[in-house]
Amino acid sequence: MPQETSARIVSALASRGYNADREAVTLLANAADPVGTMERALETAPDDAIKLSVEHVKSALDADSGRSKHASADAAATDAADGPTDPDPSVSTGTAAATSPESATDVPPETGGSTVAEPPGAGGARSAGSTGERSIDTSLQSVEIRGDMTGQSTGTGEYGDFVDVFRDRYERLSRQLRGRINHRPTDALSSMAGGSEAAIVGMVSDIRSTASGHWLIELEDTNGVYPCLVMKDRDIADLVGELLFDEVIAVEGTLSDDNSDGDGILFVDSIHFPEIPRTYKPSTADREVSAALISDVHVGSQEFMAEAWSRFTEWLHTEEADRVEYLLLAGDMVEGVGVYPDQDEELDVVDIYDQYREFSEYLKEVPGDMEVVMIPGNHDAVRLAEPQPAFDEELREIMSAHDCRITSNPSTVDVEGVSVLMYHGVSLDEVIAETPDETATYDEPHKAMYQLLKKRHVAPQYGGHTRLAPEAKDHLVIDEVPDVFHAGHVHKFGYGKYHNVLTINSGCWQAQTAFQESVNIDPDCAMAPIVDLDTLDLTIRKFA
Ligand code: D5M
Ligand code: FE
Ligand code: ZN
Repeated sequence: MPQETSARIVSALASRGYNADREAVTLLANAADPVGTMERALETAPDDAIKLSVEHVKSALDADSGRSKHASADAAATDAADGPTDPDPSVSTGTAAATSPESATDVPPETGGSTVAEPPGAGGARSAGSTGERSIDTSLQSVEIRGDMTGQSTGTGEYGDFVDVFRDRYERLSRQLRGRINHRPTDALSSMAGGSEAAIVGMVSDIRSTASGHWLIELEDTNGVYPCLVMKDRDIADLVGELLFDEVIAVEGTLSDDNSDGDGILFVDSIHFPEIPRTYKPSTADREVSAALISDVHVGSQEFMAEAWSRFTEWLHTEEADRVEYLLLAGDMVEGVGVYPDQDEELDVVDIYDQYREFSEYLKEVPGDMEVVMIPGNHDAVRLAEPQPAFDEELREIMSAHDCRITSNPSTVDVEGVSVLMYHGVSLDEVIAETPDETATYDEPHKAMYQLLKKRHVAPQYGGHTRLAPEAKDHLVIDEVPDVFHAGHVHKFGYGKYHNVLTINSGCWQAQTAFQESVNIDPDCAMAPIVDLDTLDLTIRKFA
């Protein structure tokens, strides 16, 4: 059996959330009908199995022995009734199959409402209904964009801009905390008696560990800075690992005995974040309608997965996809030029405008009756510093074939009453790098997004990896609780619910690049999370 068969089996298993013993893969590859046998082996595996063993494959082969020639007909049985079928659809063509990715087998407890639906005839990819054309009534569609900062950039890069943007951030985030905490301005604290209880709302300006391993956090408000000590043996010490510079938090505690001498310190008992209320009730659409949430298309890269993209857009044209009326694109439409060192060696299209022309061609494959919303990412031809204004006139003109809504990164998009916060996600690299693995990793990118929700800011830290442009207003504050939070950038798929907010990182359409290989980034490619806007249930469809 060609090695290719084994590779296809491994990827088909992975897309269903399974690993397999090498021996099991070899057995499957040598079977008369590898896919059919794999399907039956999966049926024999217990529900909680995450690995397909040789035993599972053997029992499927045993069962097969009486009907081996019928195996592929079985797999295609659901398709046969209504139209042409693909004899070996699930792995040979990789056409639209809704599958459970690995992370779905390990759904965090918060994920209550989301489900990963199996397609009709799971594994038999293109289903019976899909031969029909979609038909939708566009008059029912509604998209409203909030928080587009395009054209509102006030920054001049002067020092004063930084003062303004941090003042605005502090004002708006401290408002979220003030109602819950009875705080004092930092300059009023030093005159309070030692030993009294006090609270501060401030921006984290420094985090240091002391010689004895405790944490000294400096909190800054509009009046000054105050040192706060978190003892290492307290439960709250774990929260220190989650802190990023420049985020706004509140602390409550007790002032040191020598406080009134002017060099006091606050011993912290509790740490509070601006947070999403646990009782948050998301809004839903009034009719059965869905949105596909994707990002990181990277057209122009040699690794752009053109065939998978076409399978996706072909599927969108089918009757099966006729409730998918919205396509949200969270940045990195094209690969761009000069984004990373030596990137040009992996470019398929070297001119940035040509990349957008090509992207526009791919966009034309999307049904014209779908509403498309796009924000830029760090590979796109807009300024890198966040907030990123939307594509300029020249690029809009290039992409005008499909009448898209083009807005800034980040933006909030109200889709039939469901508010979707779209953010490309550059700060996620920072959250993942600077917080412990329990908080977030590349394998669970949605957890890094939870941190942004908790901090009510999409890119808290200034001066690190994420470039921020100072503006009179901090456009990166999450003022309003979104119903759905959609980001990309890390090229890893992950989802969950954080205090009822459906949080999705949408993976990418670019196969592993040489750089990613060198640093062991194993991207999640060609997956389209589909959100039912009436229920906020999620289906993940794979196109590769
Ligand atoms: O980034 C995709 C992911 O890969 C994101 O997590 C950053 C990371 N990445 C990719 N290339 C590099 C280089 N050269 N340096 C550091 N980090 C990198 P995207 O922006 O979509 O390419
Ligand atoms: Fe990307
Ligand atoms: Zn990116």
